[in-house]
Amino acid sequence: MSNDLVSIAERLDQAILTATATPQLPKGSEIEAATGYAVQAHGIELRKARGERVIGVKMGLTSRAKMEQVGVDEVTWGRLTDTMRREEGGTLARADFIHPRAEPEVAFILGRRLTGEVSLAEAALAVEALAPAVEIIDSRYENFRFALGDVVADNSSSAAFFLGPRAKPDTDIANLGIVLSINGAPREIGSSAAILGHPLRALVAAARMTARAGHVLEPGDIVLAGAATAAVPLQVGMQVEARIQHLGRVGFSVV
Ligand code: OOG
Ligand code: MG
Repeated sequence: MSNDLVSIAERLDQAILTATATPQLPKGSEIEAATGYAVQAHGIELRKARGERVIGVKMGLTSRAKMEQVGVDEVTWGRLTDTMRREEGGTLARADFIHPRAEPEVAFILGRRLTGEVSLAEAALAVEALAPAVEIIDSRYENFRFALGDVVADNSSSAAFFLGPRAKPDTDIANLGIVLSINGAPREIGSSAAILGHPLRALVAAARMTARAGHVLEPGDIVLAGAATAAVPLQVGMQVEARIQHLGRVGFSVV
């Protein structure tokens, strides 16, 4: 990888470590998605060198609501590491982030390896459990603005996540009501059907897209399907809860 790309990965990594936004990549030098994935992989190597472990992946921009909120209309993915996982029912320290937003997600926990071109049926068989989740996205770019390659390089904005209690893998998730509440009042409402028509398609896409980068989904991995609603900017004092019909709830407070 060129020195320029290594330095983008390092700049994004520093933005994470210091919770300080970094400027957009200069106009005219936007990077392609494929290049973005190489930068993302390098950024993850920097984190692994600090002892972090990859425990799954997040899919991004799998719904219209999300694509419209950020102005990028292609599905992306990023890696989840163990230090990004937060205690369900616990707290999120606002100061650890730049401009964090919360979004409700369906999570898959895999019971077997899943990689490459797989059918919906194969993907369903690989699911050991489902869970409601909240992803914290925190673009490392100023004003949360980016093009496709930039957001891919930035690990698809992923910053942290909360996973709720496990639900049975055979729950029908085609069209589940999803509510994101702030301080007890519903703020965003959606349906799991908004996620590529069926959230299982996000898992199929995860197997295919990660394989292209030489990444394999392993048993025990967590896969976030992507949000069905827009994300909500977080402020200190907020009590955040995601409720997904038949899957349950997961919440935390912002301190
Ligand atoms: C990009 C990440 C999108 C989702 O669930 O669609 C994402 C962003 O919105 O900054 O995580
Ligand atoms: Mg997300």
